[in-house]
Amino acid sequence: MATDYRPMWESIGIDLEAHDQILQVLPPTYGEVYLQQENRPAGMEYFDFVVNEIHGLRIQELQEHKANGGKVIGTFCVFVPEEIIRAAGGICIGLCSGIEIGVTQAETVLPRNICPLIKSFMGFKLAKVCPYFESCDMVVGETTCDGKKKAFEILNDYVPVHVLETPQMRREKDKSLWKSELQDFMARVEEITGVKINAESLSRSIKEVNGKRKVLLRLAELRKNNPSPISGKDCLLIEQIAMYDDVDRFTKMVNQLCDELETRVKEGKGVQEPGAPRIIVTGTPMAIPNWKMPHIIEGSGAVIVAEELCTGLRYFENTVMEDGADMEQMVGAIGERYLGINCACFTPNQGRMEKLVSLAKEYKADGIIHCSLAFCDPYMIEANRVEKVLKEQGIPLLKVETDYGQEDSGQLKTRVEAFLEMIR
Ligand code: BJ8
Repeated sequence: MATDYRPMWESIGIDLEAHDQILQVLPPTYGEVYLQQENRPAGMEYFDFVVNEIHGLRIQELQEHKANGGKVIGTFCVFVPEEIIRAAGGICIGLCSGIEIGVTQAETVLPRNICPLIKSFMGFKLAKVCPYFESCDMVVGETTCDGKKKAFEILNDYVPVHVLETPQMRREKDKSLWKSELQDFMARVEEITGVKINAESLSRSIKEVNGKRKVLLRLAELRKNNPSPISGKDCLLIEQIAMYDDVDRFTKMVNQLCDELETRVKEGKGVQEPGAPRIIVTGTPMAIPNWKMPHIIEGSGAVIVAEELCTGLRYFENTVMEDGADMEQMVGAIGERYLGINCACFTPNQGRMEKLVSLAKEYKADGIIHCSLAFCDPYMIEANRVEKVLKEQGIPLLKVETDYGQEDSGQLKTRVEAFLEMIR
């Protein structure tokens, strides 16, 4: 018999009626997008289970952690160092914001025309429908883009928010600022958790989070094979789950899946028809349950072989150097690793252009699809640079701007199909 989680949700302040509406939407959407895929690896069963229990088992684990004196810290950006949170015994949760929710409430404090990701996180909080949000003892914001920066001021009225000042350039003075921000963050995390971070706990935490990133890299490497042994939709799901699942369990389960995929590769088994166009997606993050563009792309006969996204390679392509001898060096190494993220909030952001060109070669991609969320200035403007560089390299590009609604799905499908036809 399925566990009744309603008493738990009620105890953490969830609006059960509004929450029921999400529960009605998610399973059919998941069934259509995920469970109807053919030729799925058996190892995806664990990730299906995680989604099935998305507001159940994992929330129960968080509540148990809290009951034992632990803290839960929520984040919205891959710039927030999970290593520091874990070193203080905290659990770091990437809060999702990938669905239109609580729009009416969000629009009481935000303008109508704002990035859907920002509107979504505000909506989740104001409508009290996210058990992860309601489990958080603190949320970490950042000064990456203007919309987020200003929205975190408002969010702080509802939950304690610590804002990290993230650099917009990578000069020496930006690096020093970033390092001092990390030191302040460490002090705030220690204050919230009541646990002092030391060289031993930080070193262990660096290794554990590196372990998670390395297994995601192993998965990414397997997709370089032609045919790819796994769909892009499944990989995106794994990358989304990486943000909130238990680190050790997740690492183990992805490793198991990779073992299975290695066998598939040896047998020459692919997930799509032979000759399916190989696509890289790039742009703004696709937070769970935003599977719209990958579903359209793969539903049109292509296979996505890499995500140059924060829910993708930007999250795991770099690891923290593990040779730091003391706290000072370890914080320095953490700072260094995070400054290597190619977010469009940096100016200039040449690294992202170079990365896209090299990814296209390494993953033998036939084309790149640039997906921006509506009203996201950094990515929509940077798409111009991306277009210029890819054109010079002869790499086909399709630029798409969309939101969390389904109204434009038909039109997007037509454009994607035309693009795939052109590159075939
Ligand atoms: S490191 S991409 S996760 S900031 S989509 S809210 S930029 S208006 S999410 Fe991001 Fe960190 Fe950068 Fe990655 Fe603003 Fe654009 Fe919205 Fe965005």
